Formats: sequence, structure tokens, C-alpha cells
Amino acid sequence: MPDTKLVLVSHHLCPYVQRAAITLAEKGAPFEIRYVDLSAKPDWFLAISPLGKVPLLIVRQNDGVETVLFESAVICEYLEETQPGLRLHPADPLARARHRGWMEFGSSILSDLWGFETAKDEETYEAKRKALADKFARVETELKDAPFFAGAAFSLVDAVFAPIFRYFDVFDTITPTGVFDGLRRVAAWRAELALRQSVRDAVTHDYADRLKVFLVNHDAWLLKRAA
Ligand SMILES: N[C@@H](CCC(=O)N[C@@H](CS)C(=O)NCC(=O)O)C(=O)O
Repeated sequence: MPDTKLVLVSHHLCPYVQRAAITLAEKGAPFEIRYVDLSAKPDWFLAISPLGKVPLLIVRQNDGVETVLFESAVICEYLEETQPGLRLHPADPLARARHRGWMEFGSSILSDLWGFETAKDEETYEAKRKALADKFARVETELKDAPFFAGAAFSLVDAVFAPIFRYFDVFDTITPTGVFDGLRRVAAWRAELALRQSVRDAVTHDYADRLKVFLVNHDAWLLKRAA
């Protein structure tokens, strides 16, 4: 769809936005990026975002008609179906369905991660830390062939997990979380994803600083634990 113009409505820290940005980069699809302050959502954004959330993908067709897509999985699937280049879903329907399940599993990890990074006391922190460790232990048993989730081919599951691992690249500079202890395959997957150009380019250079400010603003136990 060479004449379609794509605008990704974003937030600097959002892992769901990163999924879409990684997918766009893997496809080699040109796109504009527009950042939104989620603490003071502008009217234009509220008018087009049914859930008041990022990411949105604004698709402007060559006849000038604009369609707004919301929900990161929907956006990634749309890009997979419309953009040429690397296929990011397996061709086999059963394998594809399995991948969709693990994308959803990644979303459930993000929900625990939110609780983990915003925990204000040790008890909550530890409960969320354990939930994350348990989920990654489950992921460990799914990983069979390196370097990516499905072996040689980078897929949408990788695009979902790379932004999750990125959080820990910052957390590790603050305090050891132990979430990946003993998970050899997950650790190798994480290291591989961190090297991928599409993953590196999915955030701005000040991502780590912004995440640390977020932790300070949320009075995060993670920081107190390190002190
Ligand atoms: N299920 C959504 C989740 C998106 C989401 O939670 N976005 C957050 C930022 S990471 C957001 O926009 N939050 C604003 C709000 O809830 O008010 C997706 O996959 O796109």
C-alpha cells in the first residue's frame, strides 16, 4: 500500500506503542510519529481514541480518507496483512493462533509489570515480582529454538516481548530483580532482542531517563529497595 500514509500516535514510555513501532520498522513502512501527553490528553486525541489510549494508527488513504485504528494487536495485525516485506506471523493457521496466544500472554505480563513498577511497599513489590518470575518460567518452557520465539524468524511475539525486556534493562541498573534467575533461554532471547535494530529504534534516546522519572513520580519501591 505505497500511497497510504501512516501516523503512529504515541507515548514515550508505552510498551504497546513500541509493538507497533517495531512492526512498522520490521516491515520497512514509512510512518510519522505524534506524541501525546497522557497526563493532559489533548482534545484532538480524545476525539479519535475511543478508549483514550495509545497507540493509534491513523491510516490516510490516497483518496484522503482517514481511518483510525486502536489497540496494538489490531494495529500489528493490520500492518502484517497490508505491508509488504518480512512476514511476522507464521503461515500455518495453528502456529499463527499459538503466536496470538503468546502475544496475549505478553499483555498479561505487562499488567503484572505495571503493578511491579508502581508498587509502593515491599509486600506488593514481592507479590508482583513473583507473578512475573512465574510467567517467565512458563515462557522458558515454550522457547525451543534460538534466537527468537519461533527460532530463526522474527515474529510479532518478539515485537511484544522486546518492550517488556526493555523495562528490565533499566531496572537492572537500579536493583537486581531476580525475575529471570535460572531462565537461560529467556535470558538469551532477551539479549538477542536488545540487539535488533527495530527494537532499538522503537524508543527515543532518553527512554531510560524518562522511565526513572516515572518511577520517582510513582514513589516506586524499586527505588527505595536500591537505596
Ligand atoms: N490494550 C491496549 C493497551 C494500551 C494502553 O494501555 N496504553 C496506555 C499507555 S501504555 C494508555 O494509553 N493509557 C492511558 C489511559 O489509560 O488513560 C493496546 O494493546 O493498545
